[in-house]
Order: sequence, then C-alpha cells, then structure tokens
Amino acid sequence: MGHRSGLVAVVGRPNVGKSSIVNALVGRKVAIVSDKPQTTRRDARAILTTDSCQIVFTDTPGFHKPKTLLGARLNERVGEATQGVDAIVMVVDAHAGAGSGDEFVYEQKVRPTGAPALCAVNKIDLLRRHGEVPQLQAAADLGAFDEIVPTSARTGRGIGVLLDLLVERMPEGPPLYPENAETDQPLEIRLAEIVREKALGVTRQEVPHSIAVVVEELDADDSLTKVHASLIVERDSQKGIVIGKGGSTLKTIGSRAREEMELVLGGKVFLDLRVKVLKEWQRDPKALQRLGF
Ligand SMILES: Nc1nc2c(ncn2[C@@H]2O[C@H](COP(=O)(O)OP(=O)(O)O)[C@@H](O)[C@H]2O)c(=O)[nH]1
Ligand SMILES: [Mg+2]
Repeated sequence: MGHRSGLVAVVGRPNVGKSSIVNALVGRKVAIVSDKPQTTRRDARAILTTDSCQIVFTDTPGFHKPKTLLGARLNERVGEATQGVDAIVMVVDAHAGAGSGDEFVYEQKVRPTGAPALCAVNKIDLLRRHGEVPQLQAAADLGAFDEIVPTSARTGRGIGVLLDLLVERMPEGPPLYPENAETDQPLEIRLAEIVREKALGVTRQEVPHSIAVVVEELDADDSLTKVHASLIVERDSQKGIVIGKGGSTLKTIGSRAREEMELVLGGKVFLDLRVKVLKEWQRDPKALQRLGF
C-alpha cells in the first residue's frame, strides 16, 4: 500500500469534545476549546502528516437547533464540512449520555453523507467502570457506525485506536498539503481565535455567545509581531464585564492570549486589545458578514 491521504469531518452536539479530540488526534492545539457550548464557529482544518499518511480533519461547530441567524449559519457550515469526506467521526459525550440531540446529528449530518462513520464515546474518564457499557450501547443505538471507540481527549485513552481506524479508511493518494502545514486557518483568524478562547475562559452565561474577535492589523518583523485586535460584544453592559474592575479582566485575557500567541509564532508578541460594541451582531446580516460569517 502506498501513501494515503483523505478528509475527515468531526461532528457532534455542542460541547461534547470535538475540538479537544481533533487537537488530541493531531497532537497539537489547533482548535480552541472551552466549557461553553458553541465555542467553534469556523470549521478549522487541522492537518496530521506522517511518513505514510496525511489526514485533514475538519473540526465543525456543534450541530444544534438554531436560535439566532449566527446559529443557522453555523449549522450550514457543518453541512459543507461533511461533503465529500472519506470518513466521519461523530463525537458523543459519555458523561452527559447520548440522547435525542445526538440522534438529530446522526440523522441530519452523518447518515446522509454515506461516508464510513466512527463514533467516539468521549469523556469516558468521567465514568465509573460499569458505566461504560451502557454508553457504548447508547452510541450503537444511534445509528450504523463502522466502529465505536471509547475515548478521552483528556487522558488520551482511545485516541490512538481511533486514529488507526481512520488511517485504514483513507484512500491511496499523495499529500494534500505541504508536510509542515498545521492548519489552513489564516494567521489572523488563528490569533483572533486565541483571544476569543481566553475571553470565553473568564466570562459566563450569555456573554460568551456575544463575543467575537477581529484582528484588525498584523505587523510582523524579525523580532516582534504586533497584533491589534478588537473584542466585540453586543451590549454596553457586556463591555463593562469584559473590561472588568479597573481593566483587570481585559488584562487577564490579553496576557493569556499574548503568551499563547508567542508559543504559536515562536517569538515576541505585542498585543493591543480593545473592546467594541456592535449591537446585536448575532442577528444582524451585515454585522455577520463583516465578521466573516
Ligand atoms: N473530562 C473530560 N473533559 C473533556 C474531554 N474532552 C473535552 N472535554 C471538555 O469538554 C469541554 C468542551 O470541549 P470542546 O472540545 O470545546 O467541545 P466542542 O464544543 O465539542 O468542540 C471543555 O471544557 C473540554 O475541556 C474528555 O475527554 N474528558
Ligand atoms: Mg469546538
């Protein structure tokens, strides 16, 4: 067998661990992760290259019944991401238990593609031993999967097995991306996503949903990368929350984001972060377009 290459879409309800699984599969952090549903808004591709195989993973937004125009747009993206793939990984949350939301994902997004489908029963680390079998059974009841694999993106359990099962399903073919490529995300978007992840980490309730981040200017020379970014919220009250007392919250977001940007870029970063209000942007077609949705 010669070199293999192919596309894999990772789908599932919000917050089941799709982005965490993609990061674990490629062994690097490409997609941002948070404990808030609907963290992933753009389907980022993460690329795994070995000597004999290249797999291009598409991490998708959680598929759900949409409440806003943004929600509807995100659902459309999941549809695009599952077209023409060589395999699909559907992730379910073993701790929360598989249910009707997962059936909806299977019926809408997995079955119609006809691609070989694997099910990752994730967060298995949170279950007691005798709790595993019923969750594997619940996954089997969702649909006709080729394989069902208990996984933990946290401990790494099952990730190697899942990867082997995917490699077996990739067709013969040359690499699709250069061998050192990590993602197809433009740098501006990757950096904006880092800021958003840090902002999600320090906000609660409806605020995380209201946050968008845009990198307005990116200016790199040999010794320093200057990043000018706007953190966009929907209401004045939210602006106060992300800035915090005496600017403390914004400072935390900024310094955590800068540290991670320095890891990604491998050099010093200067981050200028401002907060803007864009009223009800999640429901406004023009604002959505400006933000790239
Ligand atoms: N305990 C545990 N938590 C996990 C696991 N995978 C993901 N998580 C957590 O679940 C939350 C959602 O993860 P994320 O990857 O953003 O989910 P997504 O919305 O499906 O992409 C985050 O807080 C993760 O740290 C796992 O295997 N075990
Ligand atoms: Mg995600």
